[in-house]
Amino acid sequence: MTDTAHTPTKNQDFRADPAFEATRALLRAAQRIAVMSGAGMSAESGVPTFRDAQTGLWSNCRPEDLADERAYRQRPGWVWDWYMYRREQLKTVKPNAGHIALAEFQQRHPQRLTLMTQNVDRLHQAAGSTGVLELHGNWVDDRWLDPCPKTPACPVSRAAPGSPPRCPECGHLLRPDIVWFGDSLPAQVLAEAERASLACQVMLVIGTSGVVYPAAGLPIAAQHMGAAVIIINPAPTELDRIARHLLRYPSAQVLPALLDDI
Ligand code: BV8
Repeated sequence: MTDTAHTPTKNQDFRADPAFEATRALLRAAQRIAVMSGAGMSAESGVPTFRDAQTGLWSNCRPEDLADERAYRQRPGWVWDWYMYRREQLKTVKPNAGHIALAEFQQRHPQRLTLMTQNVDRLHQAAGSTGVLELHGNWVDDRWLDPCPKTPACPVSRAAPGSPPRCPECGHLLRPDIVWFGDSLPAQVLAEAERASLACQVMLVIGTSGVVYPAAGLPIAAQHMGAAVIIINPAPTELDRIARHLLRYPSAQVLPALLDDI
């Protein structure tokens, strides 16, 4: 049940917000804490959120229409170039104070925190977080779009440069090792994320619109098991209805103080 009495006004300082101290008290008492982050976690690192208006060549595309195998098979170069454009962006960005606060908290309490992310930018790992559950893959790795009939274990390093790179033997395409819409999530990762969501006493849900499933179902499962779900997001989300508290602040601003000395 959302503690609506404490839905703060826009310009209120978060330290004066009763939901801030209430959340700190819940975190202090929690043995197991789960965190799920979305694109908003990286917004203050300069990474456009997933539903920010697309730019440049893809300005009139919805991400859901690009992050999709069918789109890739129809226009491999177009989709591959979108990923190359995003990869170039990600090479220049750094973790923000929110990523660092979570990594430092995990270093202080290695057994208490499980971090799962919908993001592919690896900024949590760059900040020092370990054991990060990447629900939607990562921007670094590639894999074959189709298994090679002749050499099933063909290494991706064999791909000849191109847009996209192809196997010189069989012509098969590489694809980013990212979970596209319509792809199942990595089973092991999702199972671990589900376990952590069902076992936690507090779940911080940071920087996600709560639109994409099955990831958005994890906080719902946690709340069903009695966990306090805390949403950290300057804007309303699809998950607000299950929140114990809403911290309507940018994550890089509020996380360092929220986790300080806990
Ligand atoms: C699946 C990788 C089983 C790609 C992503 C029809 C057919 C098949 C499936 C479906 C279907 N219809 C619906 C589905 C399910 C579908 C789905 O959920 N669709 C949605 C659009 C309704 N899900 C799937 O397809 C999943 N697979 O279900 O498999 C299956 C298989 C076949 C058939 C049926 C079922 C796979 C989903 C994974 C897709 N891949 N990412 C890539 O990156 O290129 S998802 C993508 O969305 C990103 O990972 C992103 O993280 C994620 C969620 O978005 P958000 O993170 O929330 O980002 P968003 O921009 O939306 O919001 C940012 C938030 O940050 C905002 O709220 C903003 O206010 C806030 N913010 C901004 N600044 C800050 C901030 N917060 C804090 N601080 C700030 N400073």
